[in-house]
Amino acid sequence: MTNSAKSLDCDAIVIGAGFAGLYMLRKLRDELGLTARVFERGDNVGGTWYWNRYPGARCDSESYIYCYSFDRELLQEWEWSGKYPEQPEILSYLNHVADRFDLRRSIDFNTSVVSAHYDDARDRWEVTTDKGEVIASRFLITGIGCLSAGQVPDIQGRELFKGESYHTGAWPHEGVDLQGKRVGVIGTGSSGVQSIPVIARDAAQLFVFQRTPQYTIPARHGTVDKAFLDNVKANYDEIWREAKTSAGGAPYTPIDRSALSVSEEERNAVYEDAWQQGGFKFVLASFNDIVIDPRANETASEFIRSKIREIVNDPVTAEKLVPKDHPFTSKRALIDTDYFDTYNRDNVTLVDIRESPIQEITETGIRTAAADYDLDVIVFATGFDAMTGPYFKIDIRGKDGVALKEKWSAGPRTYLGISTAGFPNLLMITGPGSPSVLSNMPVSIEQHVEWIADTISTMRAQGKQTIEADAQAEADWVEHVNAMAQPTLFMQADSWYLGANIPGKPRVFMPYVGGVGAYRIKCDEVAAAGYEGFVLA
Ligand code: N01
Repeated sequence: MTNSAKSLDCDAIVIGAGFAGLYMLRKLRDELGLTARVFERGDNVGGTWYWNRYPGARCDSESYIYCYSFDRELLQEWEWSGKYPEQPEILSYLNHVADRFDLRRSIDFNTSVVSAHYDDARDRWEVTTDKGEVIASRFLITGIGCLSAGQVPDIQGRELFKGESYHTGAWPHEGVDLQGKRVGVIGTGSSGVQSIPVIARDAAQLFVFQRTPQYTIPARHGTVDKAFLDNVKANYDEIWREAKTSAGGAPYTPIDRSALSVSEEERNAVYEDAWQQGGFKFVLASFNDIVIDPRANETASEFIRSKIREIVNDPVTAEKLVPKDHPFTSKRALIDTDYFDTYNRDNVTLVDIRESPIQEITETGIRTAAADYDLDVIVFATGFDAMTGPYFKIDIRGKDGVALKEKWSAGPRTYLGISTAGFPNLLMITGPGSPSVLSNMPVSIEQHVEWIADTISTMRAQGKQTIEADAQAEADWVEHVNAMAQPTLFMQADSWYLGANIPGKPRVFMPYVGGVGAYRIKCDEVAAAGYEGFVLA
């Protein structure tokens, strides 16, 4: 393929310069020797961590595993400062990676891909950017993220508001001065739960407009112990082996004990200990069935409800904060720093918009069915058009001009979350139908990047030009992804996993619940069997 580069504009186009795009570029350009170009709409690298700069933004995977594993020296030289990495630190890390591997020279910044059309006659993707450039490429690889299409709800009167308004996923780079201001935050998902305690410290008054109360576990964030990190660095090989073969992409050994096998007293003591330790280990280190068995789950849900009632002083506010309509972990599990405590502050008011829905946004603030709230700033912590939204922002058309948006109109259809029939050589990094958002993302990203690079290398060795999912293999995979999700607690909540946050979006569970370890084995088996379920031509 490199030899034929003269007749092509490039061998591969990668969209996005976040965790996925950067590593993909490194593989394609530096290891496979292909001509590769990356298009990135931001003016720098970072993807999610470039855009999500809201107050308190931080990852809830622990630092030492929220990074690449592909380069031993990189692992040894980078020093994380905290238990959970904060947005500026992750962004510095990705900048460091871009510099260290000299990646920037192959990236076009401030450039969005507006369309990508497959040219059947030439077996090329014709990619058009917002700069008007048209480039032909054999491969089109998406590193566009699962949560990069922000959604601001279409609330009547939104455009009338005279104050400032921001979405958490498009936070101004220069920051926002909230000192002394009256701020309204709509939304209490990960972004809301992280930003609310920080905004409360600056704002004169904070009104939180809550639709669904959340279960959240204390993160117990702090500086990271140097001795701990030294130990990690000495044992990284084993840590990554565990992470890559686990369910969630983290090297935690799940405890083998049912919540229903112990007395209530013992159970609560286990939960209390896990609560004090904090983080997602609350789930993994307590019992093995709280994410599977509804009765076991109810014990954990009830423990968290009791904590909310204990922490929040005002019983009426506490009751509004207690989730009752969905089980713990059926929506994305959250960890927080001082979230429930924040409602004990005099300057913070919880507005229950299930009880009194938002009717409109006015020139001066938010009007609910019960009251008017005068605001200087509205923060939309209202989430994303997840997983399919980033794809639909680009006019992607496969064979015979079929639009991806049309093909996926009843929900995403992929084989392994990597490929979709009718779109040859379109390869998706952490696409719908792969574990992606149910895992520690860098682990899933690396697995896809390496699988894609190996696939391209094999194609080159075999003289193959195109790879495409077989329609039957795709249908079987879609059915498998759905069948795996059906019995889980995930089906019991209105979540973005199901597209429930976007009016009119088909209700389909989009990520793969089978776990990263089992999924990796499946991908490797497919490759070893001569790319079973794919058509290589
Ligand atoms: O978005 P969300 P997010 N009127 O969709 C509410 C990742 N992430 O940005 O629950 C009123 O979770 C909505 O209410 P409801 C992570 O994977 C990770 O917080 O739909 N309210 C909900 O409360 C996460 O899951 C990290 O009833 C409306 C909130 O807005 C994902 O990104 C940090 C509304 C949206 O919550 C998304 O998180 C941040 C409306 N019309 C994000 N529409 C970390 O790693 C929506 N809401 C820590």
